[in-house]
Amino acid sequence: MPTQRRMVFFSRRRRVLAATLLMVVASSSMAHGIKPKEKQFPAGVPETVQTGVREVALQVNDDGWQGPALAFAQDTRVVFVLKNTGQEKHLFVIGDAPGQRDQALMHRLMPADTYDYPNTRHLAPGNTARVGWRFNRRGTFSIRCLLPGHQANERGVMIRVSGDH
Ligand SMILES: [Cu+2]
Repeated sequence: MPTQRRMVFFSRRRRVLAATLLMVVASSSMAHGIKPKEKQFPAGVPETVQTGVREVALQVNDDGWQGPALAFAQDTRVVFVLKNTGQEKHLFVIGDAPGQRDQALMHRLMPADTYDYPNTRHLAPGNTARVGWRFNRRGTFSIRCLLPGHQANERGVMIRVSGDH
């Protein structure tokens, strides 16, 4: 097998493994009704303290997440105030590129799954949600809708986190 093909094969297997691990974590925490402790995600950590924190309003419609790119200094805390103004269901996912690929694959494998992870929110038409977040890592991230059929067709919002603000 040529090296390149083998690498593609292994990276697919790794993604399936990652999706399986995410499912196991999700189902075990739901089964025990426990709140997960603060956990590092690629784009930062979910933030439960939402008072006195900058609010960032974001709307999703049937073309995807709307608005210009966002920039934050490292360790900025925000609350994303989300609203679905479209006619269809949409999904909020915040992550880096590999994390978004894993999450996208999971939704393709389980199109009926509506479980919300700490970095995701399902939004029915007209619905709103608040997601607290702390950007404790520098890098380039994005907010995207990763529902099956929406992944390639909808725009996302890019986020840059740097230390020089
Ligand atoms: Cu969508």
